Amino acid sequence: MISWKIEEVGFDSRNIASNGNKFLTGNGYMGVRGTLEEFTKENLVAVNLAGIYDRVGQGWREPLNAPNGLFTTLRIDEEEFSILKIQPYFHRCSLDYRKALFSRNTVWKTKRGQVEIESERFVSLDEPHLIVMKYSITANFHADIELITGIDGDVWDIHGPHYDYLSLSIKNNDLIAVGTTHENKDKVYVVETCKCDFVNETNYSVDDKRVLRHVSFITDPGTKYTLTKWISVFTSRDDTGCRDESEAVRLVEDCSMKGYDHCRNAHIKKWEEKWSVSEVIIEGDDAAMEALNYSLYHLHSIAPRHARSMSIAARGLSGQTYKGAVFWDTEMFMLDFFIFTEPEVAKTLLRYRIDTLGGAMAKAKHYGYDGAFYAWESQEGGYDACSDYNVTDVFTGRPMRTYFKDKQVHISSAIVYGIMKYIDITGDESLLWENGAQGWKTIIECARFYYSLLLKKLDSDYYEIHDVVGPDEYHERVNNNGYTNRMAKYTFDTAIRVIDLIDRIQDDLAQKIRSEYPVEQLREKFSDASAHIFIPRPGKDGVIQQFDGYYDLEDATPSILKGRLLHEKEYWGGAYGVASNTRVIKQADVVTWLAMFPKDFPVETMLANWNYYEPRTEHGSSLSACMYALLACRCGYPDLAYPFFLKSATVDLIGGGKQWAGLVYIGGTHPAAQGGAYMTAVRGFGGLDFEDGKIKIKPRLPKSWRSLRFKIWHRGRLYLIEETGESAKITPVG
Ligand code: IFM
Repeated sequence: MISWKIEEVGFDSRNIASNGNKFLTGNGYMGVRGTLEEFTKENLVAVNLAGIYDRVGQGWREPLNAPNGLFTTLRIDEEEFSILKIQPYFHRCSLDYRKALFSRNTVWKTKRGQVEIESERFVSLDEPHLIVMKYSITANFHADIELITGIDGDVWDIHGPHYDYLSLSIKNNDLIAVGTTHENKDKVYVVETCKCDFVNETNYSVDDKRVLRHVSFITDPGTKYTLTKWISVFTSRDDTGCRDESEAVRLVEDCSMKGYDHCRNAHIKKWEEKWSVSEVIIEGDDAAMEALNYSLYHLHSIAPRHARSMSIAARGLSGQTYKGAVFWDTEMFMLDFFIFTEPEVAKTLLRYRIDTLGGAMAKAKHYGYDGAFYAWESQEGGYDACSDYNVTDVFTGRPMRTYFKDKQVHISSAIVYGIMKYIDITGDESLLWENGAQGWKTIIECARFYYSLLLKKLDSDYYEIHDVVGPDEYHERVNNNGYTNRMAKYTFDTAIRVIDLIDRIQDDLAQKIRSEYPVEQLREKFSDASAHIFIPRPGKDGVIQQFDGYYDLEDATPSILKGRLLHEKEYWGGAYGVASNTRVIKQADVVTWLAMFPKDFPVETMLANWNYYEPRTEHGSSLSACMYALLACRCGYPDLAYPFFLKSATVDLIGGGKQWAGLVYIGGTHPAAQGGAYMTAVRGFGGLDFEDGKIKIKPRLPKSWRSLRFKIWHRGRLYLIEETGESAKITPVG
């Protein structure tokens, strides 16, 4: 059995940043970093909001952090007691990730005796706008306590400050902060109310950054004094379009009337509902079961259940890293988890892409192409937040030209892949045809995009795609990247499939589509493109060259390149990166192709590529290990896969992943790796697949796993899958 709990005993300020990620709590609407109540922006506190962005001057556009309503600090006998200033006698913080409860327990020894603080908080899964915290103090003497608690509007920003104007006020017992952003004058409303179970004297203070209450009392030895805070967060970007703070005030007043236990129970019940479908049980390997379910906890915490059309940022809700933007990470790495355990969320994620088709078409046009070229780093409306200079050179301190935005064309195919995966597994085609969500159009426009990229040499029979960046970002502007070409072919085939479906749908929609698009002509073009696009073939050794000319590069290994580094944060790619003119790659590339299309080649070919590329892969992206794990499983080597699986599943449990790309901070949580770990568990080890609309299982469990049990939604029904050794049982649930 696993404990469903992680904890850290003792306080080490060097762990503040990684613990912010490790102990994160969230509900898709917002993420609260796992920091302590007395922390401020210097300690990377963030109440990170989904789907609302701001840009200040020429800085990067990034998501907002809300004013922090959890802020609480303590004076004992007129001295400030912060863990940052006074080393505690005892300290523990923990996360119950089954119930999504963060708690803290700190004991200080003062000149007159001992004082203990206990706190517990959660970001409600039951009410997306709500955070609740209970904070208690017990002393073994008559301590003179001043508890200072309220809203800290001095938020952590990477490219801020994002609030041009911050209004702070006190009404009745409510503290209110309203921030107005720089770019669009969006509003963020935070209201905090508080109840104490003891008699006290309360005063208030407001300055230009904080609105606080000061609660003073003298403790009786051994008595616990508890204060409970309800914090609500709304923005003018919410689906409900909040226009003033009244909704936020109503929510905290309503919830504080119901009480802490009521809110806590409702929250836990919602989490239990999630676990009743998504828990993965591994007998024989508690460490793997713990790491995997902890990964799923993170995925649940960032699922945008409050919205109809929204996606997940590459670093989830852990801060502003990567501009809070949506990458291919969602469709290629996280989607399986949501399709199998909560298909409605998967649909919300895909709707976001369908709804941002306009942005993708504008981007294609900007670069002189047809169709839809999706944003590499997508923000609202499909705006591409990726900068042309996305890495800062450590040697010159200057921005370095990178080609992620303009050349990483495989992004559009990921959207097509995601939509079709959802349709094939759920059997729900509504994303293709439903009003407002024109999945059919997205797919056709993606195919038009790739069609406009095709090149044909005069004496050649096949089409090529030149000047791209594949998943391995260290080699820029290459020709015929195998992964990209294969995904383009898949996009052509899918567009043909969709065109063929048009005859089956209601007449008026079919007519409308036909009037907008010359579908027969497109069908012909896409068929020709699919038949003739160049797809690199395995050589005699079975290995597929990653792109034209790859074999001409110096053969090296990541450890050789490490020896050539002049600076620990040096970027390995770009014009003169240590990897650029070698065969060392950043992350799974050909291997991703083979893992996604396991029927393309026999097992021997897949294995030959695994063996060739793995020693040449830096795994410099957290997306890499799971693809190696998945492919090793597909080759029938679960024990080879196992360490790669564990690396993915423990990415935020152990921490220590890459924090820098050049001088750009890239820390935070890693939802793609977490999704990849899930994909490896159920598709890789679990051998889950589908054929003719039916579930197919081929267990390939690592040797320590006695059994594997998980549930999946398939075509509107929930199934329990139980596997032991070679045998598997599929049982409908309910
Ligand atoms: O999408 C990835 C990319 O493949 C590698 N760099 C980080 C991005 C966000 O996770």
